[in-house]
Amino acid sequence: MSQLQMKKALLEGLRQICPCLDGTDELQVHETDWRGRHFANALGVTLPTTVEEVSQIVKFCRLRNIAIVAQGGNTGLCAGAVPVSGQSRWQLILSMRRMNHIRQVDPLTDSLTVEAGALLQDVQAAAQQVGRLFPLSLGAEGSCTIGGNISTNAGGNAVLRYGNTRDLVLGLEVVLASGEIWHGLRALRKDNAGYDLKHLFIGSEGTLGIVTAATLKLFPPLRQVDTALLALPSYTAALSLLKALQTQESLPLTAFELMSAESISLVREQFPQRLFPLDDKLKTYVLVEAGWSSRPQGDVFEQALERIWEVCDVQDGVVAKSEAHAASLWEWRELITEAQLRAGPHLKHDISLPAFCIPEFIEQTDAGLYSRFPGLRVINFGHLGDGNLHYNISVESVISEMDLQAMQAEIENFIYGQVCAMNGSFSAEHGIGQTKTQHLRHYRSATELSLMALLKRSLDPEALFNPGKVIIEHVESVGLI
Ligand code: FAD
Ligand code: 2HG
Ligand code: ZN
Repeated sequence: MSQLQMKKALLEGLRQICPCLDGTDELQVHETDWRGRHFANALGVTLPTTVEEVSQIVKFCRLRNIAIVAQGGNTGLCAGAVPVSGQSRWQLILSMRRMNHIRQVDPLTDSLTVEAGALLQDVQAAAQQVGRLFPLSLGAEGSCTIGGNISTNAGGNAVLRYGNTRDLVLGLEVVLASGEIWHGLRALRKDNAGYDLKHLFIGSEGTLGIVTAATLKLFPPLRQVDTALLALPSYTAALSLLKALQTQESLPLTAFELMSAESISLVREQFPQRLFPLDDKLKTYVLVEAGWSSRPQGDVFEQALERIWEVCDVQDGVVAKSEAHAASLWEWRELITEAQLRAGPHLKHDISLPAFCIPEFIEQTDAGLYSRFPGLRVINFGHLGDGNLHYNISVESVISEMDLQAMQAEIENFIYGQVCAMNGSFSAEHGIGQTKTQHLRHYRSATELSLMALLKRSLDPEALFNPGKVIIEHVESVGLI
């Protein structure tokens, strides 16, 4: 049988289970990552609507040695949800987007059970409808799925108060590599009955199982949210401000986000119609948000800011007067990713560091990069409250995509070397996907890597799920790449 005939037969078989796309144009958007950097051909895109269909697809692929690439909203920033090139077998994209029902919202147990393909913003809305809050919040919330959030253990803007996705999951339903369904949708707050299996799948980026549904924690809604954009003379001042705010009585911080002056300049260049509300010549900016589940007496937020304004060297600032005003301040933060994409060649470094090291890290790393690589622009922003910087790179127009690619390894090694020397992590919240596998090998110990490979081997012995992502040792050892 020719390759083409074989492909046709496989697709026909898959269509006995559920619809499957295979037209070149309709496939392309699923085969290309969000940044448009990684592309590889897939056998097709299968679109199940039930857990049983997912199970049948897995069994079908297992029998025929077809690899499965789970995909949610495809907003991941490490190209984990698209096929990899250089594979010797077919890769099928398993899109979860049609499996998107809210199964149950239960204000009594403060929990919500949802299918993996639901958009994060729909999960937030379902919680809101019953007077509760699902606090996970990120720039891509209108297009990422809860299954993708769980599989990447997404962080986002409210980690300071509510933790990472891992902290918000009570139970999971997962299709295993055998095709068996693990029904782990429990809503218990305490459950020490053996190993906590859900944590194996959370953050495993589709390499250990297919998450089909989740039971999530709900929280009291926020009755009042206050937001301010402040300018500071240094990163040390920004960190002192964070500490000062955290020690203010009754100031429940929900976000503390950083934007360097260069990040703001980039957004202004790419969105020239926008008016920045503060003096744009200052060194660094922070977006501070506090949320109350019962309305406080008086202007607690503004009073707290006034108390620490001078001690913390705040140079300029604006407090949002309405929800719309707050949203417009947040846009300066959320538009940075889009601005980098529009500006062209760029690199991403999603790092975390012990908070006290951050000013020194930035000073030394900025200096090292600017002296070694003229024409780079450090676009540094992120979740300062969690020690998570998006220490990204854009370039002056003299540097082309090819020039930057030629420098990439040296730049990355320098930045990650600095991160490692300060006991940080080269991957704070975006994961490993296919873009950081070599860094995982380099920066994790042999013991950690062999434990990870052991887990992969145990849960997915035939390396069916997402080959070429996260831990590739096992896949290599079974001779698949
Ligand atoms: P996808 O990109 O489709 O998949 C991501 C990974 O999960 C892949 O490895 C895929 O195989 C796997 N996967 C997806 N669904 C399943 C499933 N059901 N079962 C098993 N595996 C699965 N990330 C943050 O952490 N914090 C942020 O603040 C943040 N902001 C962002 C802002 C923008 C503008 C963009 C574009 C991205 C941002 N991200 C952020 C990255 C991204 O949105 C998150 O990683 C998100 O969790 C991915 O969800 P998704 O549905 O798009 O997953
Ligand atoms: C954010 O915090 C996202 O906005 C994206 O994690 C970061 O563009 C990036 O590198
Ligand atoms: Zn982020």
